[in-house]
Amino acid sequence: MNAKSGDTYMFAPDIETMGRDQLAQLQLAKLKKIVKHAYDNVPLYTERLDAAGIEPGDLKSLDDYAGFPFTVKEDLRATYPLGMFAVGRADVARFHASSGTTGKPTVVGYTREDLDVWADLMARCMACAGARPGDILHNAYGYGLFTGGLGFHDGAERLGMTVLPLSGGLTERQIMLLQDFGASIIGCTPSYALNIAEVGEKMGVDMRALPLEIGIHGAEPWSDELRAEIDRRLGIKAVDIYGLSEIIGPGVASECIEARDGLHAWEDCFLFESIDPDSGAVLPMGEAGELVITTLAKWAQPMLRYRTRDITRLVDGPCPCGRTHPRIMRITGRSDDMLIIRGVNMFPSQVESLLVGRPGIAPYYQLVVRREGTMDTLTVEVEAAPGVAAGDYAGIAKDVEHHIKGMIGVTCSAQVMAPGEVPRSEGKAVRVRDLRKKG
Ligand code: DLL
Repeated sequence: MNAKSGDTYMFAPDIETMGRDQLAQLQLAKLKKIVKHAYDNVPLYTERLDAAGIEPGDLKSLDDYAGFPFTVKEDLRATYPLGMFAVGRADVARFHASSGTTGKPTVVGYTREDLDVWADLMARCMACAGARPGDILHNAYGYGLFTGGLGFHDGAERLGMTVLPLSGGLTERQIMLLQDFGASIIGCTPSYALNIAEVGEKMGVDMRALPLEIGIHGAEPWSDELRAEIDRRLGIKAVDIYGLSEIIGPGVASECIEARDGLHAWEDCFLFESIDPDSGAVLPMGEAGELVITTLAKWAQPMLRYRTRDITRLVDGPCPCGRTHPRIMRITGRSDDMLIIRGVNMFPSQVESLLVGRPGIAPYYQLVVRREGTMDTLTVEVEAAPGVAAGDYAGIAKDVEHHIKGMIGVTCSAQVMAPGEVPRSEGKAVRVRDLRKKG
């Protein structure tokens, strides 16, 4: 494998280095087809476009598209389970569903052709992240309705890798398999990577000495500080990957191993926009806003201008790897996860940036939100690093409170817990416990 040698390796070189104008032409051609397909086959789109006075044939340039209506997660819920499908049930090769904690899941589906495109995109993402044909993928993303496990599985096979299909959990056994099979690539959420590092260390395994070289982590917000912690504890290079079920699953964008500085957003298969979450206005390249994605190559369930709720920035410009696709910068969080504490807006990932790597603290935390009267209050539960004396907890708590106030502007109280007391993650970590709804 050549992640070490530094050679750039591409799964689809013609596409990955395509000129910007050519990419835009390709996008327009695909967009015209997908808009017509959605309009002709999904009643919700027929009604929406008719109501907006838009005919698919009106679309003459990518700029015209800014006037098209948005699609939101609620549309999928309202048409549950199959109302937004554009093909007959028998043409759906597979269903997945998005992780929702309450109520009905959001169902998504793929034709055989869609699955093919998805596998290609995932192979491209993994190659971009430094994986090579012949590498072993230790796949600890959950298999099942969640798109993580099977998305990585199909992509790895497409790239020519060897897959160990594990899912999350049974962590001690995972460490044993990492030792015995010598996987060079691991796929799992960043929070589970940290859990694996901790369990391995407790078992007395020198995790840094394993053949593992690269971690491909996503499915939840994480910070550069957590990346540095994973790099250090597992002796690997941790790379960010992004996607969401409604659009295709993982495979929408990936960092390159060369720069690890923003995720190449695959413009040949998706159209990306950043909008002002309040007004819906399209923002110029580089400005932080809500990411809006249109699927250009998904036939079972096309999505037009889908509001992801993910807050990020799109950045254009050359990347050392030579890929021309713009980059999605690290996602700060979902607008739904933004907390407003005493009038200050904040995301859990900002707290993570401050906590991870601080002396005396282990990299595990949860934010607890309560309502006192009309005011929301925040308690940050952090864990003491092993070996820290209980008598030092109060001082550490004061230090954390001080830093959060100083850097984020939020007044909170910090509670230092004993080692092991903050729950560990095997998939998507629960970062916030919202106790407001319980009164
Ligand atoms: O999490 C798909 C996925 C699987 C992505 C494996 C990467 C790796 P959902 O369960 O539908 O799909 O959740 C999608 O997770 O809208 C983001 O809020 C969040 N998310 C996904 N990747 C990242 C990332 C999968 N790299 C939702 N950074 C998205 C931050 C992420 N948030």
